Amino acid sequence: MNMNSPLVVPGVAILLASLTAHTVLALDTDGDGVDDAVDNCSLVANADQVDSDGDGFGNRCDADLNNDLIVNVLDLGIFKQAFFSSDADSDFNVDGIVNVIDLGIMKADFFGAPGPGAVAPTYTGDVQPIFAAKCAPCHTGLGLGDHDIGTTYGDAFLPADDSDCDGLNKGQCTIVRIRSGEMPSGAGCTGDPAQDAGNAACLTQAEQDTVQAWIDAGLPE
Ligand code: HEC
Ligand SMILES: [Ca+2]
Ligand SMILES: [Ca+2]
Ligand SMILES: [Ca+2]
Ligand SMILES: [Ca+2]
Repeated sequence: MNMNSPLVVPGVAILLASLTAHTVLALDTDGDGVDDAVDNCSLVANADQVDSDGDGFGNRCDADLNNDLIVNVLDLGIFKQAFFSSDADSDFNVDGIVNVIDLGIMKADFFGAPGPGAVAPTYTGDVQPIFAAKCAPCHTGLGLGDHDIGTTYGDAFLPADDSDCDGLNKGQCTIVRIRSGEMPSGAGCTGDPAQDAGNAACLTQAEQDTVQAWIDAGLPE
């Protein structure tokens, strides 16, 4: 095929544009499609993100069954009780059965710590740059909606007025208004990153995930 064909070139341009956007905005070290900023096993592929004991470490890197932050004989003892059962916590590869494959995962992590999982995003390091880029100038000085969340951390804790955000503060409200496509206001976003992929004003999936993880972590500064 002629590489200069007009049919080929735009496709390549779009592909390059999306690759560039991903490498700039999101790092996915283990290549499982979940960005490091939110991956609960950031060095092992676990697209399912299952974390059956809810401690923040995905099962795939959490053989620490007694949650004392080291994988050792105590955990092996708990694991043996669960052998050949469908116990969720000892099923490290999440295939529904606790067997030699899970034992192998435990052995590989023996005497190590669970994780590493994602460190929660912070306002200063992760979220403020997104808001500064996508919510300007309305919330970086103009104070529309009674907040400047793109410049003023404290505004995240003001109570939200919008009826979609009853009982939430403005920080928690951001993802609600982003997902509904209402924010950034007037930018023509649907709130679905796949549909909005061609519109640089809208948030990417990685950016939405970062904002959500920040909210989940309690809006750390
Ligand atoms: C072009 C201007 C504009 C942009 C850009 C914009 N907003 Fe807004 N925003 C508004 C206006 C106007 C309101 C108040 C009216 C409303 O709630 O719809 C508002 C309200 C809000 C509220 C509701 C506050 C409350 O008290 O209920 C949140 C949250 C919010 N914006 C978040 C964002 C975020 C996050 C971004 C960037 C991703 C963003 N906005 C981008 C204009 C904008
Ligand atoms: Ca992972
Ligand atoms: Ca876990
Ligand atoms: Ca342990
Ligand atoms: Ca298993």
